[in-house]
Amino acid sequence: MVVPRPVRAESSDGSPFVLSPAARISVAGPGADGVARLLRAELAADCDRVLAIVDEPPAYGDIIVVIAPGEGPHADGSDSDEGYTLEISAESVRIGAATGAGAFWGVQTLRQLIPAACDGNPLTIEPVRIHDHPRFAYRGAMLDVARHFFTPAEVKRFIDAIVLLKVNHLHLHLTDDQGWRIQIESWPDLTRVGGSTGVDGGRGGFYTQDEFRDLVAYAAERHVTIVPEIDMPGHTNAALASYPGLNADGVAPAPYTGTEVGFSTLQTGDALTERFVRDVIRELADLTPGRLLHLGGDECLSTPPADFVAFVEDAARAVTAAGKTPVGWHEMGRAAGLPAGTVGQYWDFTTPRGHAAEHALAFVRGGGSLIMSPSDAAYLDIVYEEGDELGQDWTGSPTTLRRSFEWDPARVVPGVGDAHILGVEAPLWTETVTSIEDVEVMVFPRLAAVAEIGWSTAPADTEPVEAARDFADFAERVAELSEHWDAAGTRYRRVPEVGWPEKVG
Ligand code: TNX
Repeated sequence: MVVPRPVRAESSDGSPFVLSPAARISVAGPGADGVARLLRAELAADCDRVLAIVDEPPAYGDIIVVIAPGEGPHADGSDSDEGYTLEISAESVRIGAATGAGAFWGVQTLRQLIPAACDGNPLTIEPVRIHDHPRFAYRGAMLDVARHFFTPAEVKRFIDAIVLLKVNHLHLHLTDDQGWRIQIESWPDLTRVGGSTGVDGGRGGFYTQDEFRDLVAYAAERHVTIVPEIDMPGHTNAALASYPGLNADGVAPAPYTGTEVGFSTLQTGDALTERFVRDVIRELADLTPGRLLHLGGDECLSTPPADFVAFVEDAARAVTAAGKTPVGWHEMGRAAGLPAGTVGQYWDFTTPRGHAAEHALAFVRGGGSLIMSPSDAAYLDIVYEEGDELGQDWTGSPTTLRRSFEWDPARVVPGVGDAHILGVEAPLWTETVTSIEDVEVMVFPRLAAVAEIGWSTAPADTEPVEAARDFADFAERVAELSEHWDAAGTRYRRVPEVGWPEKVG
């Protein structure tokens, strides 16, 4: 029926809801109007129906959006922030929530329940009562705009596609060896030089601060928080190429358009570098209403270990001083002196190798939590099938849709359960991905799996985890979802594990 699977859905007897020509959207409560406007836009785009929004009590046949305490899924009023109720009957469609975010996710469920081919009358929806709320507060997707640049319009299109899955964070990997994509007013050459190219000499590009603010606002209207990442001290060739003074020998390297990792590093203990780090973090924090600011810290293979620790501790303190909570890839857990509450992003395998588990646990011990992105299940740049042209295969086996679904974040790092997990994220690295069409083909349908893992109730505690997840049921719901992707023009890979319906149109 719906992806992610709702916590509780009871189909009810009785006649379906029929959207009549007179139907309106009746709103009540703070934020209901904003949600209703997005619903109206979605109905117009999906179904070619434009409904009036009225701040009046509902009439028979209306769609109702009510935001008020106690309107969420919990009868006792302990409404989780993003929960909602959705009741569909002959009389009305009624979305209730305690927050605008909850109501917006209710709208996304409604969109999936409306027949995809809905631009002919009459539009009918089967009666159902849904109580739904997320398992984790953080359900993320990541887009690497550094290896290949994607324009603000393309990122907005991406946001439109991820909200259907109730993904509520978009992590933007804004800088890497191959490109610097965010304007920093106090260091203009970062974008002038560092933003000028990409992998294989691909189109360069960057977001001006105004463009970035506009993206953040567009996301926020859709209850998506942007998490910006400046990757350091490694993955910094684009910055080093822009400012000779950041290099130990005072010589700027050439811009880099290859795909190796681990060769670049900022210096620790250098006065100019320290100023650079503070300026960048301050300007980025000023552009970011969200709580989280990502510092990277991965694959610093050419940073001496002691320098790495001192660097990330200092940079993380700068993030705290700028009023944000630092996030780092799990390698940052090597540093014992991170600010309390620093969030770690785990990217090792579903069965941890080397010191990955230990580094991840360090964040929990420091009072922080973890975002789980195991690369052998949640990395969307890994090939679907052996021999695929698009994607990488360094994890050793392809990431099929089934692989991206049959894992659980609470069963990766021993000792780390739901209470320590902020949520899940599926990153798309773009070394091989050059167009927004290819982005979508890598992301969908696998993001649906990670989104369901992040939203839906934890599976039974049975072993192995593969047996605890019902892939066949998931695949059926993905097949239905594909009709909505087709209608919206969202590309996706028609993987062999799903019984895809015929494409319409
Ligand atoms: C590892 S995982 C990286 C990225 C690459 C990616 C390719 C991580 C934090 N860093 O630099 O793009 O693998 O899959």
